[in-house]
Amino acid sequence: MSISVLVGAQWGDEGKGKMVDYFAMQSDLIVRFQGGDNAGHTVINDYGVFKLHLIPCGIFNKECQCLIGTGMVVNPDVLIEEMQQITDVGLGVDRMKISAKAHILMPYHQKLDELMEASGGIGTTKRGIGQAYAYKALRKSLRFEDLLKLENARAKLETIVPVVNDQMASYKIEPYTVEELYAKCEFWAKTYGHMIVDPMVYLHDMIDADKEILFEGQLGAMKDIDLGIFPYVTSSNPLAAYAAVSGGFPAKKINKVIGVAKAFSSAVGGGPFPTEEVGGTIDMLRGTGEKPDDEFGARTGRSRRLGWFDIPVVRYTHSINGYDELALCKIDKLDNLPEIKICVDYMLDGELVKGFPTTEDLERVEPVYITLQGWMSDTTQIRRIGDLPENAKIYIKTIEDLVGTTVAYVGVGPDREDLAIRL
Ligand code: 2SA
Ligand code: GDP
Ligand code: MG
Repeated sequence: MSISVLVGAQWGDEGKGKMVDYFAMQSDLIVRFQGGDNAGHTVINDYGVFKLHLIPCGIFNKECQCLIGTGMVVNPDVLIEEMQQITDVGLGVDRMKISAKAHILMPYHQKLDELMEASGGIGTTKRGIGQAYAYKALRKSLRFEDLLKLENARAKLETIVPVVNDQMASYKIEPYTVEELYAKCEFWAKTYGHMIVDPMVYLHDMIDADKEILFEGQLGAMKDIDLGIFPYVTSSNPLAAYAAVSGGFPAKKINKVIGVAKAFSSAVGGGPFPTEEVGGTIDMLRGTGEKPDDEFGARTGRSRRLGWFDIPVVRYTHSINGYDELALCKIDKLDNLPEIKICVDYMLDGELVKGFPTTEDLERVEPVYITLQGWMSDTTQIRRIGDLPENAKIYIKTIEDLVGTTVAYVGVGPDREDLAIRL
């Protein structure tokens, strides 16, 4: 039996979807354990190109079970659309279950996120994520278990809707009625009733049966609500340790933590991003948005901010997550660069920064770069790390040495099989 957790090692969009799709081939169960449909996890395999928001990326392995886990906030209407995409390619979704303790992201959460962003936000995806977690923290939220006892759903709505409408009034928005929201619950109960499971029984049965379980993180540690660049963060914990909280099992049972990093840096939304370059060489990596691996948001379509690989960031997130191994995606995107920069440290007010800076200081740091020679050759057909060009190996070794962990997988293209492995 093994429990692995795969998490983003930077700012999100590192290539987690592709890696989970790959690891699903050796897994019995994939669990999404936080976040909601702010996620855009791109998977490209024989079934096509998918940008999954809620469904775990293990869904493409017919032998693999999938769980929408407890720590998530789930918009049931979005999930219906996504299940349709999967059934459209001839795959069943009967292998997918939903934790009874997962929270339901309601229409008013999304509306409030949109309204708050419109009056000066932090660049959220406007999917209602922060609001859904805020109402969860306020203990004014519905969980999937409430769809199994609709009288509970109605009773909760009766206490929640007045609170929501107070907020709506300040934006001069029409009030919601309990009836319209209850009608939605009735519909969702019919759609999802048979998929809702007690997560403790479901997961502990899997653990006791020695199954291979992979927890699929969403976003990256720099956007963690506690340890990320607060307040420019998401509202959940995209950290390895949170898999145990969400999964309801002892943290010491986690056998392996896989960090996914991009061979350069990208971020969406506001906040500090020390290695960002605007209009320089690195801007060429963005593409036009026509190719599925171009640097545009997989949820919102917005253009991603780009920068060089940032060692202090990945070293910091390694200190939080403890990567047993790293998957370094998108190295192929660097194939045509004659020189590649890596940020190895930060300077602040003329001094080398020790530890990881506060959000405010991160806005002011000056990155210290080293410049490595590029490899100027095509890596896309390479399947072993040992066969990569010498300069690519030096680039990877530099990252390994400075972060302090092993790169076990290198992404050389967007498809499932575009992976060089350390043998
Ligand atoms: P939210 O919507 O409340 O979670 O936004 C809060 C911050 O978290 C960032 N965020 C993301 N960053 C990277 N990728 C995300 N998913 C999409 C993708 C993004 C997209 O895969 O490309 O399509 O734009 C994601 N989701 C949230 C967000 O930018 C805020 O900084
Ligand atoms: P996630 O949120 O971490 O799953 O990442 P996204 O799907 O939002 O963004 C990663 C992008 O990089 C997607 O367009 C992937 O198809 C693409 N991708 C992942 N790994 C590789 C790789 O090794 N090479 C290339 N060229 N593209 C990759
Ligand atoms: Mg993404």
